[in-house]
Amino acid sequence: MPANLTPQYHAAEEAFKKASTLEEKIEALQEMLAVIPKHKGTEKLQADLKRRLSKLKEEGEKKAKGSRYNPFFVEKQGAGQVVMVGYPNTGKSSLLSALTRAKAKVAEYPFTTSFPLAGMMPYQDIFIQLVDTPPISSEGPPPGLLNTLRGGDLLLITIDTSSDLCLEQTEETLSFLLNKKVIYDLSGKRPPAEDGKIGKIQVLPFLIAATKSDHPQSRENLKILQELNPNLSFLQVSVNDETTLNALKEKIFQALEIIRVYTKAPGKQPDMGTPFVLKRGETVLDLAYNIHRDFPNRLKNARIWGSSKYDGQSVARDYVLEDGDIVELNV
Ligand SMILES: Nc1nc2c(ncn2[C@@H]2O[C@H](COP(=O)(O)OP(=O)(O)OP(=O)(O)O)[C@@H](O)[C@H]2O)c(=O)[nH]1
Ligand SMILES: [Mg+2]
Repeated sequence: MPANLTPQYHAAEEAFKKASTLEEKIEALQEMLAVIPKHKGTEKLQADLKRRLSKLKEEGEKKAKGSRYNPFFVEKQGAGQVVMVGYPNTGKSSLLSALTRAKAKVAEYPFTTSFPLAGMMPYQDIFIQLVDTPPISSEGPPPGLLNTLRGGDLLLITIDTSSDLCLEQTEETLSFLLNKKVIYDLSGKRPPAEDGKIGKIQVLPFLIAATKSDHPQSRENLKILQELNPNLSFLQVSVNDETTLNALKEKIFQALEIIRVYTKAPGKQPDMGTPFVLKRGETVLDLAYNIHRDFPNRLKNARIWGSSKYDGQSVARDYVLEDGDIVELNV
């Protein structure tokens, strides 16, 4: 007997595929079970869903039992999570304090920061999360730090250009990250695999901040750094120079590969206050899904202001959106 699955079922299934947390997966499976047509043709599928659901619930219970507060776990917030990593005294906490309202302890002596600390960095009309971390060193990372790094969307490596040790710092930081498979290669880009993983390990793209660029020694050191590492790109930054801070923000936004998309109701002005944040390459359908899980099923037509040939152009569901697009979704 054919299963004759309904659009509601397919929407719930889609939600399951997109779910990233255990809670979301359980919720989507419950929804699939609730809306699946109940007849002979779906009996096997129902049994399979029940089996998967009970397995996930078991997993959840185990996790809850074993869960203790982990200071190295930083819950993601905002449009993307950028985790800073670097040797002691390279200016990580100073950057966090300069770019967010978080109050990180800054000091002249090394190993000031013991645990990760997050803050929200405003960038145009969105917020990007910035995470300060305790330093790595030749003795290795503090336990737990690797998980903090791998949990991010982008790494911001800090190299202190006021220090004559900045060459060694660069080499050692990059080899450490490569050896631990936190980064994929020295290009700084996302790995070719779509899910960004090598085997089961998540690898991250990175940027390099050449910090303390206002220091008298910095210019000379940076010149040498760049000459000896022609394939790396060093972004000069000083917490005392607003222009460099703004340039760094812009680079972070670009490296996160995200776009901001605004929506408008038919016949109304667009909502330019809070955009939806999508991944670069995502489509009208992904936007609809972000608005509401069952929106894709009800979507009849979409019109675009921005990247389309002309304002208000009707586009297909698989139309790839661009940063700044305004979309009118008609259901
Ligand atoms: N001149 C100058 N000094 C800076 C800048 N950024 C940080 N510093 C100084 O560098 C020192 C170390 O800064 P922190 O922000 O504590 O460095 P950190 O990387 O967080 O250090 P750990 O927590 O030990 O890893 C402090 O004395 C800061 O004032 C900068 O842009 N310019
Ligand atoms: Mg610090």
